[in-house]
Amino acid sequence: MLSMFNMKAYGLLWMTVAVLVSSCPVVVADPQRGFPYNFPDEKPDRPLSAAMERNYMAYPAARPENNELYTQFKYTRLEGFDYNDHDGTISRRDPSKVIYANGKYYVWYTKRHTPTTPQGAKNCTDTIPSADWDLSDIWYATSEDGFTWKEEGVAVPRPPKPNVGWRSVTTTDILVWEGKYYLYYQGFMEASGTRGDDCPVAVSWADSPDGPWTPYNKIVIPNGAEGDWDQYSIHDPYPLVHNGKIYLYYKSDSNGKPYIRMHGLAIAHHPLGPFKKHPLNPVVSSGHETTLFPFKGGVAALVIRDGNEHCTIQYAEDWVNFEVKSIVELMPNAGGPFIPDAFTNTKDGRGITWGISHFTNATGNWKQNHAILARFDCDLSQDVHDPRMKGHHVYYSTDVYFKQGLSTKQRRRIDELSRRVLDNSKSKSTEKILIPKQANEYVWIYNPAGDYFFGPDTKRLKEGQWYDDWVPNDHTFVKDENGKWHIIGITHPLVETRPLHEGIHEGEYASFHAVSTATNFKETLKEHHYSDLPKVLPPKERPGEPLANHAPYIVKKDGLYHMVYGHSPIRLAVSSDLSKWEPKGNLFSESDGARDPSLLFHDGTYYIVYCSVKCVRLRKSKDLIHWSKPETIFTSKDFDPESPSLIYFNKTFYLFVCSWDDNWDGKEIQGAYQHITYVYHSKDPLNFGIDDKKQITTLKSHAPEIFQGEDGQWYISSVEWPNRGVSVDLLEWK
Ligand code: AAL
Repeated sequence: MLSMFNMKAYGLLWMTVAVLVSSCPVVVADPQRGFPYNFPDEKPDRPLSAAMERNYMAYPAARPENNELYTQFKYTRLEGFDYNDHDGTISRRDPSKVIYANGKYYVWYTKRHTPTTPQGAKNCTDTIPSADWDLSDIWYATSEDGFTWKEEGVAVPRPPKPNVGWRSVTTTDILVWEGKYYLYYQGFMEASGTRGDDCPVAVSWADSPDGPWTPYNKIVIPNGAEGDWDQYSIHDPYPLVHNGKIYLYYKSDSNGKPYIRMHGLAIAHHPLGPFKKHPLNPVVSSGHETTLFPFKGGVAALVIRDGNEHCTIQYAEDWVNFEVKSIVELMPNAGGPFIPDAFTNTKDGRGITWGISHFTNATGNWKQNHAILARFDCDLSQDVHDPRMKGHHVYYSTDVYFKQGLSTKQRRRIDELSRRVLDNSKSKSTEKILIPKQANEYVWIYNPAGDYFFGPDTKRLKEGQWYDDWVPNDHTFVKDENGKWHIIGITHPLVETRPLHEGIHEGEYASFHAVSTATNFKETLKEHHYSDLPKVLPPKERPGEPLANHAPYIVKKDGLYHMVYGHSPIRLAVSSDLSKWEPKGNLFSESDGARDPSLLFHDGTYYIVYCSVKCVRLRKSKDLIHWSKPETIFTSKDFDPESPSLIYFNKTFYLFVCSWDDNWDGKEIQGAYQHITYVYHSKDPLNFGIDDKKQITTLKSHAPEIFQGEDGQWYISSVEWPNRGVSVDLLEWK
């Protein structure tokens, strides 16, 4: 380490060089030419990009090696401190600034010596610490060279209860003022972590750095007013002398976890206060522990981890408004620099070249959680120019990177994403996804006839009364024993209330049943071809069930027609002729609702899809009776899914979902039967993604059924739109 005298000579040498360089004239570059290869250290007179403008205007020099407020940091283990084999019972952390007195260096720091490592606020006691700085006192050590230290003993012990700091006194810093010494420190009156890391700042003074220290036993820097950024904690008090006053910088944790760490400034004319907080606080938006030093006429700050401007060195000409002056690496945590002019009220701060800092969780094993002190060296000095401190970057061993490994959860998220990408790419790459396209030539095949209401009475409908207009909704197509096509679906007499939405689903307690005369679907595609048969499964025929009988879907199994219908509980009924139905009771229900069930039989398994809140769910069964646990196969933020259909075609799966997005002017009933049907594609029937991730097209239909005629022609139906009743359109796969 250079002696003080050599440092002066060395500085003088570099000073001469600096003056020579800076007197070079401004480089007038030919704007037509590219930016010069020989890097101009002075701002060239040519149009510059924002980055180049900033490089010349924002930093003290255009290159880091010439930037006096840029440095690399070098670390040295200290000799002289015992940590009980680093078992976590002894911790030393948050060192103060180093001062030189009586021919040696002094440093103060937080020392915890407890029977165990920190156990968290919930498990702490009068002897078991909550945090690494709980149940601590302020100790000090001296050194002749700054590398080998002698621990001298306690400087400020915890005062007796209820004095400020009775639980722990920590994170101290030194001020020398008019020949007296002052130690500011955090005074805990509860275990750190009880509510948060809450504490104000207290102070003790002495006539000698070796003490004895007299506690002021009063709070000198109080927490901020309720609601203020520093309402709960004043941390890392850091006094410097400027303009004949004490400028004390401090940190506070605001905004709750994850905390936002920022720095404030409090100014006083006397070490015991009163301290007035600066109206512009916070004055530094980032950082963690405070480390600052006078530099030229202003003050520089090491802004370490946390915040947008972490890992920067900043400078405030007016000691209040800080600007970023360099971006650096491996900054000292809780750095306490040796600053010869910290308290000299200097107008030309010379800067720093070394100090003491700490490393928390020093062994990397939280079971031995404790901190150690270390020495850092740097070149942030006007009097030193050490090119070896001005390298542009540090080479980290691969361990450093691979130690920052992914958590299991992160790895799962990424694997899920790559599976989806693979899925998509496979499906994209291997097979052309056929997209359903409709002819938009709906044929109105079923126009409901008038009928007597099956009851029971509702607010506006009378059982046994004749009603001309009936409003069908979700329905299903099925062929009977003789091959005739039938349509069975929700219905109820038209109820036009003011507002309309009130009666829109009133009395939907049974299904309409319409039949064709033809046995080939194509032949049934005629206007009003289907004629009504008696309504199916009114409440009388299914005693004990909820009145609602919604969205039936029918498949044939073992010679019997099986109908599933809703809403929750989803129920089953069987029939041999599609007219006489025997209720078979509940299949399953969902607390947040289950509506519009639809079945797909594929590969020996029945899949039932149905809607719930903002999603489509699926269950599987081998026998239509016992159903698996629900799986959410599609979720949507933008609309309420309705009337889902799962289709297996061309070796892949499609999900058709009609939608309700609340956008209805309430002027006429049909408006409530929105007819945008979204179509999604996936190889995996359990994963149709979120929103439009797997969407391939939209079709115009309300409560669509998608099915094939005898000749393989695909059809899509729609109800209430475009006509009251059921209409069918042709569907092609392109
Ligand atoms: C450190 C400092 C303060 C906090 C705690 C101990 O980083 O900010 O001292 O209270 O952590």
